[in-house]
Amino acid sequence: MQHDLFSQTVDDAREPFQFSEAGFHLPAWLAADAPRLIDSVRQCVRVSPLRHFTTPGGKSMSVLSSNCGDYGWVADTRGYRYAQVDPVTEKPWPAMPNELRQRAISAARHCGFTDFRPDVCLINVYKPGAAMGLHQDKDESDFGQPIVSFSFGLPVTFFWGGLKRGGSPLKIPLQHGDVLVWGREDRLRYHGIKKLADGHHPLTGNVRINLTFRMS
Ligand SMILES: O=C(O)CCC(=O)C(=O)O
Ligand SMILES: [Mn+2]
Repeated sequence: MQHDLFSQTVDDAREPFQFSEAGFHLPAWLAADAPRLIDSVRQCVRVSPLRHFTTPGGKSMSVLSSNCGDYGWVADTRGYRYAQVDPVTEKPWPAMPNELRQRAISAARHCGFTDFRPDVCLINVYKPGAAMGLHQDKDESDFGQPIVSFSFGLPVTFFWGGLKRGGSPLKIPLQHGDVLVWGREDRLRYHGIKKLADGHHPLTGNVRINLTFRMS
């Protein structure tokens, strides 16, 4: 019989760090594959370019965004929603690259979420000075599905708040190749991103790339 050691990968062997009841940090989980994964994101933003979404309040978001997958998360003065067609190109979003989808599913499984079926990958690119205020991910139809978030490039601080606004959030330092997974009782936690500091990363230059996988 084949010994378990031969079917276990380095990734499987690393225990997630549990920062909350159902919130997990997988430090550097993607670091080895990062160049290939980032290349697949580059292909996507060639088809559906990065843009600053406008919030319903009329403000331009500081982060640059796009999507890949069957749906994309969009924001405009009419609100936040998922759309099958990119409003910029008026065409479907590029397909979610299989290796990205598989890595998101296996990260979720590694944290105990065995039935993650992402149909959206929101691509966020932060330049120095860009940030994301505390918010909930609540435009999805099934809060039983977790959120899986990949970080590449420049480091940043992730804010992990409560289920209601207020209080002082936990600060989680995120590095290149890190993954966060949260769901269940933590699915609607407020979270956000501190303003990105200037810097240089050999794979991304002066930006941080975030991929947020969700089921719409
Ligand atoms: O950039 C991040 O790590 C978080 C992004 C986020 O929370 C979102 O797009 O909803
Ligand atoms: Mn979010």
